Amino acid sequence: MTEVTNKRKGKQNLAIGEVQSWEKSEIGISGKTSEANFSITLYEVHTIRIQVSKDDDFSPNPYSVIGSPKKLDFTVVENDKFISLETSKIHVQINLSPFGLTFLSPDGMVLNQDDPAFAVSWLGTEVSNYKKVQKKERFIGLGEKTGNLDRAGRAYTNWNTDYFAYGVNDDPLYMSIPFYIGLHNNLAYGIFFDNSHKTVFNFGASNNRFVYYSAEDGDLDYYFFHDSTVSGIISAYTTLTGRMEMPPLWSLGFQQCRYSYYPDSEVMTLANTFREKNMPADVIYLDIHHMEKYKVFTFDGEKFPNPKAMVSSLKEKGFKVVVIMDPGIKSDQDYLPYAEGREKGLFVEYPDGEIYEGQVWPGWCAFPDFTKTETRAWWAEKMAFYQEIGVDGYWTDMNEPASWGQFTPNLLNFHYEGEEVSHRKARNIYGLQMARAAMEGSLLHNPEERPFVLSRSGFSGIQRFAAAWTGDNVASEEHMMAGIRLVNSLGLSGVSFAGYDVGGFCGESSKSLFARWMSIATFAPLYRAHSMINSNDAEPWSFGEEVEEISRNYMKLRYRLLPTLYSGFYKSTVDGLPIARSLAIDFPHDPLVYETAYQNQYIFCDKFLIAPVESTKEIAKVYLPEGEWYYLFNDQKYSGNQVIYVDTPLNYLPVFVKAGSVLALQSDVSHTGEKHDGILRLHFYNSKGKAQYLHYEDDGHSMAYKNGGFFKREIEWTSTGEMLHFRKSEGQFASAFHSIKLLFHGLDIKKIKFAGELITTKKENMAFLDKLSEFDPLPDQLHPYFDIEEIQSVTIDHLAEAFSIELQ
Ligand code: NBV
Repeated sequence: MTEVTNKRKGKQNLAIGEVQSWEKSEIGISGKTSEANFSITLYEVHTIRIQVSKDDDFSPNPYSVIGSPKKLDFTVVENDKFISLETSKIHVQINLSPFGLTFLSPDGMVLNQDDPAFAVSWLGTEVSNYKKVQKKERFIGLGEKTGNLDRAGRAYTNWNTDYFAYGVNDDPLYMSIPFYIGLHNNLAYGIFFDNSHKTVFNFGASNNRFVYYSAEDGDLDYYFFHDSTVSGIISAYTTLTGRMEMPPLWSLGFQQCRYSYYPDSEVMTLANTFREKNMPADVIYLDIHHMEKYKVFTFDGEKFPNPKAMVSSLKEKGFKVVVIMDPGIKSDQDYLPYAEGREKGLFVEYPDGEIYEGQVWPGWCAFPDFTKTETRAWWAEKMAFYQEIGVDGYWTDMNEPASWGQFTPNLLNFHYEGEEVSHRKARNIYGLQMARAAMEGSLLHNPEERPFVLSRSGFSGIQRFAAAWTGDNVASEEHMMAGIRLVNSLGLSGVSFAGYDVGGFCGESSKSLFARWMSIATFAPLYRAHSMINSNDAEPWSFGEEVEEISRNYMKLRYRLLPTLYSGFYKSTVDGLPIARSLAIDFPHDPLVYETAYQNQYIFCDKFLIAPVESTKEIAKVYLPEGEWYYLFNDQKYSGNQVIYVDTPLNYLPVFVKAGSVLALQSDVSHTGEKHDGILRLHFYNSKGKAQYLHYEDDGHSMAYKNGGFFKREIEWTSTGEMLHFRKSEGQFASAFHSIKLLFHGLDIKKIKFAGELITTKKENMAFLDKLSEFDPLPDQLHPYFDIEEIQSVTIDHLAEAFSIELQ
């Protein structure tokens, strides 16, 4: 009889029970319930960590969080029902019997609340946190997840998975970021569940009682964030898990990939074609065929007899080279990386000490244990091979880790910084640590150059080490749209530098699809085209003249926008907010933002509203949120809070500019290393209010920017006073622009007054932008425009000083 009861016990839900004791420390509260230990710790006034474990010690994930607990002002209020821990941003009420948390805003609004009965519960080793659903609650974020912007009603699994040709609703994919933002009643909060085991997030699927997140094992260890804005919450999350550092400028250019370009002559032809066709581009990727029998740290001697010479002639043409690195190391004693890794104990092992082997491209392979410091250091050293050849960037693929069969046994041992854990706890961390090793390797051999790593797999914190792309997508209209949501969702989850394979990796893109994809991705943080082995050519000139022309137009636009883009990247390194910004960030409580028709729309670089549309559509419905918006191609001004219809011929992607924006453009260049003409074109879009632009420059590649080697200036526009203020620049870098040209949109200025002198507008009667005749948004000769360079007293030095311009 007893036996039966015990057996059942382990299979039924075990809730945390009542609080038996608790104590206050300088950083929070900890205590015991009848079933577990708990701890509530302050990281920031808006960031509180909750840990619950049935064990005596907590077992944290050492990889994602870089913040630490802080001694902050907080008060503890106690009565016989609950204890309340209160900072200036969050109040946490701990119900005593049974244990359960309610998070409130300081003015008493409930942000989030545990289910009163189940709160924290276990089913065997599986731990869950059940939460009440608030009225009309929406859920956004969770990183690289398919589906709608609002995740309500769906459940997701975090288990990094190699998923070739995934469907637009499939889950899980390659990267896990267990962080989401809840929205209801004009309130917002964030939850980051920092447990690297397989986790599930159920946002109300198959039940109407609660939402919850569960982990197969380990602690309930989560961070709760609150701020009045969604941006504040994302900034809080990225304060905790880190932000991207300034990437090299070249990685913002157009990147061309293919599985695979070989031999070297084909790579050179590719490079030459970009230049001959006057299509700007910066990066060429070498996929797995560059290796000898797919062995990492080798080049195939036949296909690439002299890789160093090839890389160097690519560099002469202004191209950077990124090579793929797969983790699998061929099991072959004659292959040095294998022999070394084996001897030094750097590979993943079975619990009995035998090296684990899985099959990947080179055949049976061992897998470096990237959760071990020594392995990462060894990998980094091995990268001397590429550095010697002159390789510029690294592409970490297959790092879920992937292997044929796609089912790695769970009993495998991983070092996990000394904790010694199984595959169940380490899998989701593997890609993150491989990306870290790649970044550290790049820095080891070239400490003065900014690393560029592109990673397929990752976990929270990946933004510190790598850019991300959304893996093996498919050449279809719905995939194009799904990719935009994936990138926007990554942006909501701390990963600013992300993109998708333009044109679709699997399958064949149609002409129109490719053209539209090229134009949309002009406004993606990462602009990279890629396609699968044994498929038709998919370079921007492979689809006929019309597509070539459209691609060229948009690629050129991307390059002309580099000053805006680079300043946007800089801003993201400072505040952790994305460059491609879902409308849910700035308009979180506007229901239209979540409608199927508009949920793909996003703000790019804080200035553009992009309304992605399938290439098959000739007309699109666009939702203009609150504010005022100028259509990019003809300056037509619209007020926000309305749905409009826009014609969408292939060459015209619906792009709007937010009133009050300042766009910074440069002249055409064929790659980012080429000198522009030194004139910074500043386009002002009139608005009723005040407008601001933070212009940022540096040398684009070194670490000098970390020690003052930058040029930063605020440009402010006060339309009421009709003054344009250029604040004094900061930093020791001399701007690459020697003069400024001012161009005005939506404002009829005839004269400007600068340093006491009146200057009259150029081309007074130029008829412009009245029809969509040719593709030339943001032309240099816009009515009205002014050349500051023509004012005698303006010299390069002077341009660093503060000055104001009076508009008349
Ligand atoms: O290395 C080949 C491919 C690569 O091109 C692609 O981008 C990755 O996502 N890789 C996957 C391996 C297998 C593809 C079938």
